[in-house]
Amino acid sequence: MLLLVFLGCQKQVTNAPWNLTYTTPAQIWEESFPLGNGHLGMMPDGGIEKETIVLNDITLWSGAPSDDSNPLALESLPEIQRLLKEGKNDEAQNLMYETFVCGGEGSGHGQGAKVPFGCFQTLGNMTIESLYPNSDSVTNYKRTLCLNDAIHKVSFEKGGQHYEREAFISRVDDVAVIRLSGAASFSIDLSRPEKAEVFTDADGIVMRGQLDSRVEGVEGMKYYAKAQSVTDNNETIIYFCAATDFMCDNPEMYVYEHLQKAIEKGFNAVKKDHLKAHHELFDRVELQIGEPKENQGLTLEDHWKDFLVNDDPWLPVCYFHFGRYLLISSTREDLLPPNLQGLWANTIQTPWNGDYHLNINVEMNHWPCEVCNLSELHLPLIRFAEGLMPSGSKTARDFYGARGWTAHVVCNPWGFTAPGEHPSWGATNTGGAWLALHAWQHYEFTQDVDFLREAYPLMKEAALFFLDAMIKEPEHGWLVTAPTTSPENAFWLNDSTAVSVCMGSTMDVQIVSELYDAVCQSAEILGVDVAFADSLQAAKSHFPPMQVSEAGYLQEWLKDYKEVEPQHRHVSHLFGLYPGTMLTQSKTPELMDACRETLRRRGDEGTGWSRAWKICFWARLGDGDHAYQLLRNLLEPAIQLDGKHRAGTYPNLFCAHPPFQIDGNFGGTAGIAEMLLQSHDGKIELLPALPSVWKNGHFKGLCARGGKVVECDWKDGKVSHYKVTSRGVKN
Ligand code: FUC
Repeated sequence: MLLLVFLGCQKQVTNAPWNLTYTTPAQIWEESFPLGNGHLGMMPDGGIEKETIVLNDITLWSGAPSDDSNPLALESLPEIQRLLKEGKNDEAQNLMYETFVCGGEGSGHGQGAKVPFGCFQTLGNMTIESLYPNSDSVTNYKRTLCLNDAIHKVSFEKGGQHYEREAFISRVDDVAVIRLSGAASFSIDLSRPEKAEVFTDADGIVMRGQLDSRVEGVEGMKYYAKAQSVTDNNETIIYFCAATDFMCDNPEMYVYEHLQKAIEKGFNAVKKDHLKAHHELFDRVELQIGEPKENQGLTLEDHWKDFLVNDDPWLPVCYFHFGRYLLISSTREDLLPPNLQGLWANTIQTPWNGDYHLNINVEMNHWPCEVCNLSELHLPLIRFAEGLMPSGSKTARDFYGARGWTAHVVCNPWGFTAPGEHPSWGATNTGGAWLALHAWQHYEFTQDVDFLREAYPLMKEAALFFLDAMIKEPEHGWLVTAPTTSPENAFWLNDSTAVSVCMGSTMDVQIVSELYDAVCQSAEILGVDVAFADSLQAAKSHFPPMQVSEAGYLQEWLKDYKEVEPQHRHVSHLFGLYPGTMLTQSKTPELMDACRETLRRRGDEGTGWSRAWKICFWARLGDGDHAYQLLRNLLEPAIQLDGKHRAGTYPNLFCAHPPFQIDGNFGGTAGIAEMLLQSHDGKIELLPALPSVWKNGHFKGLCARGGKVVECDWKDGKVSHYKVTSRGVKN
């Protein structure tokens, strides 16, 4: 790692307050601002007479562990591989449809609430009804989410009275707190569309229930939630907590203890500790582009228009900070990684089960972790992956007769790792390998050798699976995965036959190549497994090369098949460009044009997360203006004049697939960071893809591989100050 160290003059820039403000209550869920502490979530709509607050608990899942094995799969594997070797992909696919699928119903085709796979579910709603002493109209209404404080505020005047509501969820005390002030009386209720018993007890209102396991003889998840209110002079403080028997043995006791402790501690002390804990994470990074805008009472809508019309940088910079805020709010080290919706959901059956998709989504959720100085928030995903190893080893054995562990495309807290229920998307078996690479990235940024030693088996066993499971393709003797797909795209096998199933998709080659390199480097650092590392290098020498089509783009498959969807949302064959690190200007200059042509062919549209991924790609290609164009496409308002939803960004800055899917927020934040700082190609690069409209700016606290923390100022598009320092190892 070539290190540039320059101790320039220290510039003090405080983080401007990043407030998202509207002057009306939220009319739809996608206008409500999110609060979270990695366990509990809330989304208040700011209603005046009646406020509805959607409640969440990241552990609240229906379903249960299930045996997903299917003996037909291993029995048919040799025949599937024979057909693939003979180029009979259609016949191989047809056979797979009959045999090479998970046992049971898998993820239920996205209707997991009806099957053992289950789904992440809303906890329910809290409603606060307010009775005011007069029926005067409301003036000066403001609804604000402060990202720096992670506090949601509503304020307004009514009949000469000032009213305020303040809500936050404490990371320290694991309670949600709502302070209501102003001359009014309040009634509180809890509700849930199903599986809920609601009653009042001596000091509050309780909602408890049990979800369906959908597994014969197995109990579903139990949950317990309670709201307690304390009133003194003209303020009412509502304390809320919830828990499930997934995260603790006795949810009722957990809730009781946390509520009692918070109430005894008191609002001010709970708030003080909340602010301290949130600021410790949120204040690590500063980003300012252009001149700081003192809060001129502009709403989020005003800022948005200013961005769309004048390229004013306030919105994109706020969006970057919002992504960091969402990461802090949606995960915590002792629980689960953010799912498809982080931890926010307002329905029982969530889109795609609100699960952990392993072919881009959950990985994208973690792209900001390292570069945005939140390395510890990478650990829930890495622990989650380690927790998959027992199930993944069974899947490796039952479906492939292989050692090691693997996971495919859909995954849940119950440890589902089998192929999906439909091979057209469910056959990709590099999901586990992709997760394992997150452990390597965590080491690259933190340089924490103790962590590397502990995470090494996760990577080694993932690599071992492919040593056993790959086959030699007949034409060149290349080692390839089979069967597999290039995530969710298909190709024309001939003029009339569209097929998904193949050998050695380009993404697989890239993921397994990078995994093998990571395991070999880890083995060397740890001084272990010399022979095993040699076996990986020997195997890697037989992997297919990256192939450029005659049309100039990087081939998505072993053969230059034509895509059924040339503009497919997945751009999986550019994994090696981002988040991978094998396709770079210095290592593979001859492939950079092919990467550009691939992106031109895919186009600048796509789902929310697809646009976010493309920001990252163009940033890695050093094209700041194209990356910026994709950022503009990501920040397109998602609700059209006719009320229909489209890809882009919802009024509350949530990413729109559509529907809401949080990965685009995280991918967008990582993409902005990648425009400003890169460290994947053996050096630290400052402003590698600076858009021409971002002439002046400052960042501080972004991280580079090698355990470095970087700050940088720029003026007229040129670096005017920078400093690179080492961070403490433990993170
Ligand atoms: C993958 C994507 C879809 C969606 C789903 C949750 O299947 O192809 O667009 O994001 O994950």
